[in-house]
Amino acid sequence: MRAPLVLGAAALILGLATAPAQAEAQLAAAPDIPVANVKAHLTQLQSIATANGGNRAHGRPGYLASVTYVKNLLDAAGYTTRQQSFTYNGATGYNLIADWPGGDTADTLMVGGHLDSVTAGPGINDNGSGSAANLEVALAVARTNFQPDRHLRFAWWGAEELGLRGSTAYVNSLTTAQKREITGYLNFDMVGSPNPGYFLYDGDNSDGTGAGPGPAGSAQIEATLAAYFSSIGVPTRGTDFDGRSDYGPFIANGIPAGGIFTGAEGRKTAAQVQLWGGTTGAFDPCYHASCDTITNINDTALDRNSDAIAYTVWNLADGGTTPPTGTTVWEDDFETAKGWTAGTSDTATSGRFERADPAATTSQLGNAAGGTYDLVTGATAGSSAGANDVDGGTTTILSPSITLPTGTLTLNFSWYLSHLSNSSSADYVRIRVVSGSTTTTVFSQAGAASDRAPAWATGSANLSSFAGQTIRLSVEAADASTASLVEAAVDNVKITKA
Ligand code: PHI
Ligand code: ZN
Ligand code: CA
Repeated sequence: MRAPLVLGAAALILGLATAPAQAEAQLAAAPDIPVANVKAHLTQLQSIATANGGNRAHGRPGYLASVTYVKNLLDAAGYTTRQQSFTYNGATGYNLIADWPGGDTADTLMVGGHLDSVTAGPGINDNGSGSAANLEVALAVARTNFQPDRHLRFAWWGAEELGLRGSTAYVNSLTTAQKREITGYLNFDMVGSPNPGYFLYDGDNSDGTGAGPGPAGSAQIEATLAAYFSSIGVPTRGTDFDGRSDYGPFIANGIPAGGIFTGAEGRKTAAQVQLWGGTTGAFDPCYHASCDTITNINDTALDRNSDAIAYTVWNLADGGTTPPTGTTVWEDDFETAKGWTAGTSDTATSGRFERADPAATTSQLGNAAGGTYDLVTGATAGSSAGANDVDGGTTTILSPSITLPTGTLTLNFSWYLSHLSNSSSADYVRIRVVSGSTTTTVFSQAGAASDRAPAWATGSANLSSFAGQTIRLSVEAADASTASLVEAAVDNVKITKA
């Protein structure tokens, strides 16, 4: 209850420095994709074509050998793969579908490209390039053990060159519910053209030419790809979202899509040479020709585009909720109102927790642990030192919802508890984690029958067992059992990922 507080000399720990605020929404750090690895896949696809009559076309042995090459690498990396057969033109065609275990399958991001060539040549740019870049991104997912929020599914399509046959067979094989689970599709078809342009599928129809905009969400995919190119200072232009590759059956079913294209038979203009270098003339003079070989690749374009694919997969699949290690997941120094709310079943009749600039009393520190504001039990001084302390039961204040990423998570905070010798072990300050209907105490300091001066201390708790959950922090104090003078405060709450 309210009683004058007389304290012995107590060293006060004041003025802990506040760490500079970090951006809260952090993007997952995508790995750099080694272009040498992508090139090595292209060399293998070239060898497969050379050993099989010079192509990797639908119904020819070079196609199935290409599927086997990709499938073996994915199986060894931990993917769940499936070879889906379909029939076209009297020949069996194959799609290779590879699921990365984990993530929300109701929110699946697909990444694909066609693995078949025309019969005229080995199809190294069209579309060994997209096939190899996607393969190396899939292998990077496995190498880094990327565990995104969304489920990831990669696909290598058959018989694109005969009219999007494989991708159409796949989409047609899905039930309505299965289609609904695919919430985005990224397509990469020709990403290493020898005289490259950097075209992004114009999913938002900002160019206003040809086909209209794609399904809602296509604009976000385009914007994510664009963000990568702007980060490396490479200008991009739109290419009409006309369905001239395997994203066609996806957008026809309302699935948002996007992708990169470095150009086929079209010709680079003088203005585009200014933009990207190269020469006026075809983006790919070997398009659908026997000369679409391992030498028909611009390595810089292949490198940039492989990294752009990784960036886009990482950022779209993880919603920005998995920060790189060693960073702040969430923090509050209480200098601004972040939406903490009072508990709804509190029994305290005074001294309830609030975010405030605290008044100094002998039982309450007038300084926050950093800045001006903290969470404190009854901020005003009142008529006596013990006024506005916690009385009559418990007081609780709850943080806004915090979505925790996977990983090793640590909660750090500043705190104090003060009381007189009329306190007991029934009194406390606590921090608890509320996850669904479960509340777990991660920090507790009980009172005792002795004087305890208010002095900022730092505390920490391991929150790793809540990784991946959406939680609220509950800061609580109690004056329970017999009435005592109890005050508490908390400041500088921070959750970091190791
Ligand atoms: N799908 C075509 C080439 C192409 C790729 C055209 C991408 C447009 C776009 I956007 C082919 O395989 O020949
Ligand atoms: Zn083609
Ligand atoms: Ca503060």
